[in-house]
Amino acid sequence: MHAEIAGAGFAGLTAAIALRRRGWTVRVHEKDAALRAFGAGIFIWENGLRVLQAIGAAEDVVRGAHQAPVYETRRDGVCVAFQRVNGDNRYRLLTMTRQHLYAPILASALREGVEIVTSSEAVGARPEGVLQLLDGRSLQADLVIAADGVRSVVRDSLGLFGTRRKYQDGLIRVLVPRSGLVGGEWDHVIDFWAFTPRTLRILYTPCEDGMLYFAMMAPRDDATASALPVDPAIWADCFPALAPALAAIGPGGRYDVYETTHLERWSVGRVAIVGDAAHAMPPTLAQGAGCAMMNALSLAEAVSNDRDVAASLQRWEAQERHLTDHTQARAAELARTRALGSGTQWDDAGMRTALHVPTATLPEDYARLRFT
Ligand code: FAD
Ligand code: 3HM
Repeated sequence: MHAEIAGAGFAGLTAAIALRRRGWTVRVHEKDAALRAFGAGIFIWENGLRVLQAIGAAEDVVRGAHQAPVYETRRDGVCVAFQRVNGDNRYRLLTMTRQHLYAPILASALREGVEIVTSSEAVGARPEGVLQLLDGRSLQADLVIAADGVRSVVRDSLGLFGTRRKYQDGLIRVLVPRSGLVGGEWDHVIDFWAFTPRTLRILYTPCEDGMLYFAMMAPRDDATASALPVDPAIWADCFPALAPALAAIGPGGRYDVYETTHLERWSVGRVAIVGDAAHAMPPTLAQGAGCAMMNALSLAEAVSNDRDVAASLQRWEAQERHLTDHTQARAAELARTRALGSGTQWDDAGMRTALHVPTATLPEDYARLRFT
């Protein structure tokens, strides 16, 4: 059995590794010339770690990633939530640069013999199992996977537009050196919110190797705070404690508005849509990549247990979709209401995904993963 995959992001590579491990030949097409991750930092909860363990990438991800002892929320300088994570707590949460997550997944894909073609842009697919490339070629496969991200052209070529929603806020994401913010509270994840004199937020996140990830939220209609390059003065005014790191932000970064993609169905014939192409969500629960990787792994498992690819894709969706729909809806609700700014406690509705044991992961394998 052979699969052609569009997109070498977290979803595409996870599916590729899982298929190879189940005996498939796999070719991944990445439109960019280089294989790397964009978007500064990332949070990986336990569900994501379980998937990483199942694709042979967890140990390298855990090594060096930051394990914050506490996730706190401060609103206009006042602590409104203080939640323990990691250690003996039931919530395990690793924070890291995106490259730190991507490199071990890529290394595992190459070890497993996944063929990855860079500068290879997909433009469409056909339900009978054809991936069409910009260079004019049509590649036949038993399974085609559209893992080409939120603006998926492969999905759109199949007429699966679904609904897309944008929200009132967006984020500038940057990596900055620690700038003296080290030890004690500075090892926590700190969600700084300001509602006066204007609504701004910095999700302060330690990563590996002395780097910080700042997710800097500004409303779309705040023209100066959402503009690049970042004006440190605007942000230091609201968050004076972060002034040294804000001053170190360079000219890079980008501003992305929160958005949701919701499809009526995740497959047509032999073509599956997975990851942000199928179910992009606001980052408020930090589960977009978690869901992308869970669904990519369960997709590989589903098609490997049944030679009727189209039928197995429908069963895959029926089995997995409710959790993703729930996560998306909860993430959207948090984005719409800005409830995180009130220090919303993690409850079972919000954390259901983090505590979920994904399909095709083995608790006994995960139990072997060492965090120290
Ligand atoms: P992508 O990562 O977008 O990968 C798609 C790949 O396909 C890319 O390599 C792209 O170059 C390639 N491609 C695109 N078009 C084509 C084409 N036509 N042909 C071939 N290749 C193509 N998730 C978390 O789990 N934790 C977090 O902390 C978190 N924080 C986030 C913060 C923000 C601000 C945002 C916006 C998202 C966040 N997410 C987070 C979500 C996460 O980034 C995404 O869910 C995840 O990257 C989706 O992976 P993917 O592989 O589906 O798509
Ligand atoms: C990791 C993460 N978590 C939450 C948000 C958010 O609420 O905007 C952004 C993030 O990068």
